[in-house]
Amino acid sequence: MRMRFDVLTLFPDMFSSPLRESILGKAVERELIQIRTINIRDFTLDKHQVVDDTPYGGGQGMVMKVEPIARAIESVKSQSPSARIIYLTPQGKPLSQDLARRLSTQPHLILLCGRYEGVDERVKELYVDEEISIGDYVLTGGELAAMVLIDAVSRFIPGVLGCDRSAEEDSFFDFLLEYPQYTRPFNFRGSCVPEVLVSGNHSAISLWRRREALRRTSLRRPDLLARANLSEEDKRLLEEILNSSDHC
Ligand code: 4GX
Repeated sequence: MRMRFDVLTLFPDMFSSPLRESILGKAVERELIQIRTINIRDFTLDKHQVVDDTPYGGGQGMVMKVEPIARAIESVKSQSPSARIIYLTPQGKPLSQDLARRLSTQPHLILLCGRYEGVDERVKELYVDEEISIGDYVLTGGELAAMVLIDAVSRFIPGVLGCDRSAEEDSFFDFLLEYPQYTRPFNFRGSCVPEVLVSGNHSAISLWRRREALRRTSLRRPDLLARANLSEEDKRLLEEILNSSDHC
């Protein structure tokens, strides 16, 4: 087993289909990753299995209680004391390709999913090692964020993408967006594949792809372009793009 994810959630069923299909499903089958869900409600001690309560100081909504979460975490940690605990929250550090890569070197992550107005602050103070956000928008809970994190991290685990493909080859590795891709048919309702791609001229194809990647990035994500490692040739191509009607 290369990497283990334990997910603490009130909705374990949400994790079944997304993590069992396609590439992640195969990775689980091949035991490259293991994903376990732990229902926080199972760690309540009262008859009604209450997991939330009204906030001290007043205000709308409910807050997840500290005790069931503490017991759930302690149960997982008793088997694996060194596992890192991550809380998914819009207030966390933004998830990036770099952060996903770093997390993929950990043997065991515990992902805590909050609902309602979040968890009692003492959960973070006492247990959480790292708070991570998947983006500046608000979800109904941390579950989808945890799945996004598991997906992005798993791609870095050797073998998950297949033997001859690695996450390092992806566009974000070099801070450029990807060039456009086409497959058959050549002509779809009058819309044709760029001629260069069927020319058989490999250096012309490479040049075209690089130009398209640069054009897209400069148009859609100038922030990324500023971080890209551009060769003299790239700079010349960019100059060309900016000075032509291509820049749209
Ligand atoms: N990237 N959510 C957490 C509960 C909550 C509410 C308030 C703290 C304060 C999210 C995101 C995200 C929804 C998960 C609210 N926690 N998680 N949840 N964006 O939107 O990670």
